[in-house]
Amino acid sequence: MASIDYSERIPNNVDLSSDRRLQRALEKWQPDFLDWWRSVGPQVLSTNEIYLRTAVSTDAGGWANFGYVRMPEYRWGIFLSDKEKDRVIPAGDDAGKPVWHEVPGEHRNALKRIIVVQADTEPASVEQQRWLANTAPSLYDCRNLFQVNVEEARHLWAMVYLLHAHFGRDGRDEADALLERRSGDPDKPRILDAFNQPCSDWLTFFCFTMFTDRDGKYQLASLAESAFDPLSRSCRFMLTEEAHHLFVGETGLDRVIRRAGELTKLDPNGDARAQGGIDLQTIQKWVNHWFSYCLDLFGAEVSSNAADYFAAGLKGRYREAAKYDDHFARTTTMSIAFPEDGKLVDRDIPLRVAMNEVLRDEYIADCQKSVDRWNRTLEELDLAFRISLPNRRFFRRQGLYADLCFDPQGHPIDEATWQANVDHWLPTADDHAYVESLMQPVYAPGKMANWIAAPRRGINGQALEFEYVRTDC
Ligand code: BYC
Ligand code: FE
Ligand code: FE
Repeated sequence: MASIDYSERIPNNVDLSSDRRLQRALEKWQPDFLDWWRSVGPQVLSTNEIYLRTAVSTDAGGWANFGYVRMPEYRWGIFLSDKEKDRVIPAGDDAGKPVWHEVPGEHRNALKRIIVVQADTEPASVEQQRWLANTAPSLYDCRNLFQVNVEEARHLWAMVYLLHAHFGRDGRDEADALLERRSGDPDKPRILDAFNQPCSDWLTFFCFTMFTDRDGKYQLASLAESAFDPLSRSCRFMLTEEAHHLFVGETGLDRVIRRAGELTKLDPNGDARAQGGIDLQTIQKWVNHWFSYCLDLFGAEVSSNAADYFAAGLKGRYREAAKYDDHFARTTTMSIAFPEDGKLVDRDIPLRVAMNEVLRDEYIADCQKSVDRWNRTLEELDLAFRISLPNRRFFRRQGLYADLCFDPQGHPIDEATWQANVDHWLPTADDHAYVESLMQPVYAPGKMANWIAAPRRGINGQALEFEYVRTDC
């Protein structure tokens, strides 16, 4: 089952040809997908040859095949990880019982909602990033952008397959609607906030792949623990691709930070901007903005939805099956700081309603590891500046802390203090204009824009000077 049939119109490892109705429905969706890709997918170098990896099988050796591909000819397909033998429901009231291969009627709406929300983020990110190749700091980075884009589009296919195969007419309607919503469009926006934010400079792109794709990692990992086995298998394969997106984000920021540090040291006044770079304070503001937007993606701290999803086995905790003994989580509690009259009061709440917060905790710890690595770079350069993550209460729009004022350390503050400091904490219009002024394309093989350090090594063992994007054809 692991190998993928590329002779079919839609490459797949789900034996699509044995279900003609399903195959026809997906073949009908395919040209609409391609129209969507052409109109709001990558708009620059969009038909050039790019050195991309394509999955040819889902086992360890086969999913990373590299070669030149023109993006509209990329073979987007439907790949599920192999079935795990005798897999049981990892979490919730039915933990330990056999997993489902079909959708139980009582969980149909909730499952459809989760799959649609997951699906919606994938095309949204492609739309957000569609102009970035115009200002790529190197061909290496440009190629990574396109790799991320084609794979996010494949993730859309993964979710659309589930909608078509398991949710009948409603599922087909939802699949059509996924191509109709648009990131940032006030009339038909994407579902989650972060996916309607502009992503028009490369510092943002690296923050997005660092923080937003990392939400993807945790949400996919939580869905990989689902009782609905086809969802679990889809997400497991998506996670193998996701690792590269996170690599692009973490190392991209590391390279911008390294260069900021080098230019700070080079300048007689320690001013990286005077040397044509991005300064560390500005990078910190971008981190503040994107980290807090991405914390919102986990939903409210106290959430009956989250409790219902867990109880039903639709979502599990991060590595639920491997890491926990008590998969019921009926009696445990979690302490959460509630804002009350300008103060914070700790309260214990049942763990099940705190499941969004449990996942957010895992996410924050993972982000902190990357920050520690960036700070080692600053230490190596002998600089005192350190990047930090703002507190989880800072600048939130969802949940308990939404629209209240907290400083980056998480202390409650009044509106006047917020107003007096916000320009030091979050990007200003001037910061945006400055960063955008640096965004000039560098298309010569092996060369880098001045504001970013070279990566340590190329892709798939290739040299840095390799022509990752053929700009002349
Ligand atoms: N923006 O109980 P609550 C990825 C809504 S990223 C706007 O707090 P719940 C990727 C919520 O929908 C991973 N609305 O939340 C990354 C609900 O609305 P309804 C994406 C928000 O349901 C980069 C209401 O507020 N995958 O893959 O416990 C590139 C109250 O809900 C937001 C998933 O998210 C927000 N930030 O949790 C490409 C997995 N937050 O239903 C791809 C599927 C909450 O009352 N999604 N709301 O109208 C879920 O599991 C859950 O829906 C959420 C929210 C975790 C998102
Ligand atoms: Fe994705
Ligand atoms: Fe991703």
